[in-house]
Amino acid sequence: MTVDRSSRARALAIAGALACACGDSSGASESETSEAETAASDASSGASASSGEATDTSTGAGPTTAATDDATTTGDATTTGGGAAPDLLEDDFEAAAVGGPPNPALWTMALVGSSGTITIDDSTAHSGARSVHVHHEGFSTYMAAQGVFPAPNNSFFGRAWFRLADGLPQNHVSWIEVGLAQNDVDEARIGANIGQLDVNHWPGDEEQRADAPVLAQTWHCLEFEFNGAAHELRVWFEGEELPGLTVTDWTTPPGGDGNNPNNPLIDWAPQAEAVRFGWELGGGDIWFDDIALSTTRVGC
Ligand SMILES: [Ca+2]
Ligand SMILES: [Ca+2]
Repeated sequence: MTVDRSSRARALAIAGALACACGDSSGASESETSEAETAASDASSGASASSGEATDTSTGAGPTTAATDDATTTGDATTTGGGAAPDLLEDDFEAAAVGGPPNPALWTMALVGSSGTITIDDSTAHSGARSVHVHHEGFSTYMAAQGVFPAPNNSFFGRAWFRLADGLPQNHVSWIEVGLAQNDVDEARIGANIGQLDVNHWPGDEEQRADAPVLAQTWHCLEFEFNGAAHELRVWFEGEELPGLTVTDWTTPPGGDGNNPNNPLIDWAPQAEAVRFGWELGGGDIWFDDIALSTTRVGC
């Protein structure tokens, strides 16, 4: 319960300085096309992972103190979960300037091989008047939460309201990922594939999908639990759990990150250094609002 935010901030600053994969433009190709679309767990694609995407063009606006809200709290809680106030990060995107980036005390830009943009937008919002708009082109257009890691017990809950311009895509895309500070090394992803919501693991490219009535230009509530201690991932849509997206048994190719050769089926979860929100693979537009990260479930 007592969270040493200053040490978290320092840890993240160090991790970011050493490993942040924020913004090289050469990482666009790699294996991502091979993992797009089909659900097939493609062992052949798992070995390459990402290569040339390591340089860092992050703003350097590293974590400051607590990753608490930049303005008023979301207050949108029609609580369907635990309803507790978020204790790791909360942002309703109301305080940052329209047209500019989200609050750098809470978010660091983490674009890799991207010509996309992440900007505060007042054309649509779940709460208040503003949200954050991710326009994605290229490989990966993400913003990484600041001051959150290491999370207690390598576990945390996330909640985000999201709105898609065009509904669920047929190709494989990711909108949220939890993993190492460097993109595409070891991470669990939440996104969509073949017109369904999906969760996806990299390396290994394992995937699970579930139907959910996601509509275009409509705000929806997505929650997840990353329980790194139990090696479990859970996802809720509009406050209802999607059992098809519960993961307990991912593994990785032999020798891969997160793989325990003695008991690989229960050792998939990375030691979370980052959680990123945005868009990776394919292309499109998504808005987020009222993002919360917490040690307990927050609810919608
Ligand atoms: Ca808002
Ligand atoms: Ca990624």
